[in-house]
Amino acid sequence: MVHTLPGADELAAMARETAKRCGVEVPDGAVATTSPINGARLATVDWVDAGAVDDAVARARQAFLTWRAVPAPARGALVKRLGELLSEHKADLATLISLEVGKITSEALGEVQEMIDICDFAVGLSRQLYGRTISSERPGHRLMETWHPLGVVGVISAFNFPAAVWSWNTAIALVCGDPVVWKPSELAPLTALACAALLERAAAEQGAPAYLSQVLVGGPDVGEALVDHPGVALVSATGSTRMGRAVGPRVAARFGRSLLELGGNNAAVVCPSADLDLAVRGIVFSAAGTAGQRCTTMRRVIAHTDVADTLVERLADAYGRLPIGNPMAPGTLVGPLINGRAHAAVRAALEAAVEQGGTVVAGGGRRFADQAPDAFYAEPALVRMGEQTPIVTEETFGAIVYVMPYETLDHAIALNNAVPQGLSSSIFTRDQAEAELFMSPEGSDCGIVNVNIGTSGAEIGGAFGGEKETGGGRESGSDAWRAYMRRATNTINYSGELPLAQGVEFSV
Ligand code: UN1
Repeated sequence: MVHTLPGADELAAMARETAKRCGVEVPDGAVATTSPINGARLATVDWVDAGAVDDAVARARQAFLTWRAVPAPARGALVKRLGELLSEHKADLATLISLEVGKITSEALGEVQEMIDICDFAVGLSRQLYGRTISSERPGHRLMETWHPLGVVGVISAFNFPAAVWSWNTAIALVCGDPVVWKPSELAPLTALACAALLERAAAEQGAPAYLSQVLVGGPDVGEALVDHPGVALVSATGSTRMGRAVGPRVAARFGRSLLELGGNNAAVVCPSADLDLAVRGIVFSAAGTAGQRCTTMRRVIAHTDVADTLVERLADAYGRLPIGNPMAPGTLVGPLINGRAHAAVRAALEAAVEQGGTVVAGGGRRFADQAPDAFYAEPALVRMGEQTPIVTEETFGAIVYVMPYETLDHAIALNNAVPQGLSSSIFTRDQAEAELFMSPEGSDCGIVNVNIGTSGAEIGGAFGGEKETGGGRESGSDAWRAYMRRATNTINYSGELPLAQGVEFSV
């Protein structure tokens, strides 16, 4: 384990060179960004203000007029090229992700792989934007559904998946015929500029219209202007429940569409028959991976009283061995939190948990504070709780996992569902009936319900998202593409007569 964090100059130079390979000259801008790896300045960028949104949306609407008429499989060719460029620059993008948000290399590479995967998926989808044919009640008639491009898609993304969330939206939007205007996280502008540059290159090579994809690096005012702009047909926003609570009603007030991916408070139920080796591995990856900063991070373990003690012992042992440090050093599994605010939230949650009767069994300390006072490396914390107290029902965006006991599976399911969020859940069991019940209508109320794996690390092929305060949106695979298109119902009469539906008579 390397115990020396890299210096500011080293990381800044790496950021500059890597961005350049992706086609981005790091500007000498007015706004400084910081790397969570050492807490030091990484680069400077320029921000646009809310005024830029109007122009960007106008240009996107212009691009839409051309793009919507391009056949979907031809639109797929652009996404295919984007996927190739992402593969070519996989390591570069992963480096920028690690530098800007502190992800360990393997997870940063995984994030870029998700982008490549969604491009593959979208290319196939470009030949499968199916509508249904429906029997008409009238003779000589046919009903048909046609899916058309929707319009400009506004994407607002968070720091923790600074590139993949853009790609899930953009790859699908582009094959669906929609241009994208992207407001990335303020904390990861270089990653965003690199993604945008690669797409621009693909678009130029493919002869696609200009302004199909624009990135607006700026502050919250830019996001708000996108939310309120009547020219943005769909706002796809990923972030906190607080953010979604503001976005949803504002988009609805102008009859726009929104797709919300908000907080999670994801639990695993560990049953008496569970394979504990598997459960420990699944829990540690989901709870401590990405330093607990995924929306799918496991935040609760609901363990049967027969296995709770053994499970906690084994988890504590694994937590004690977690390599914490420079996320770009080989072997590290836990990198830094994004910033001091995140660390303060973790500290406050741990204090509240103890006040509410919890015991911190492992972790909870801070590392590297002497060396880098502005970098926040937190030991993933394992906390035993007697019951599901108020702090456990909150999403704290860091690696804290609360372990609670249960006696009956009904009680475990009730605990799983007794939080405001509804993103991901899992059950570890060898008992098929228990697994089926957990997946049934009387089981988990989440959008993602897993068996014998953790709560995080979903593949792109399924629809991704959740219920309740998670916002209800679905992104990525399956039929999530429908949110990016509008449906027309066509009734075609080839009978030469004009029979009316519902038997209505109306002839003069
Ligand atoms: C997020 O944390 O915002 O399922 C997305 C996962 C990843 C996506 C997480 N595929 O953990």
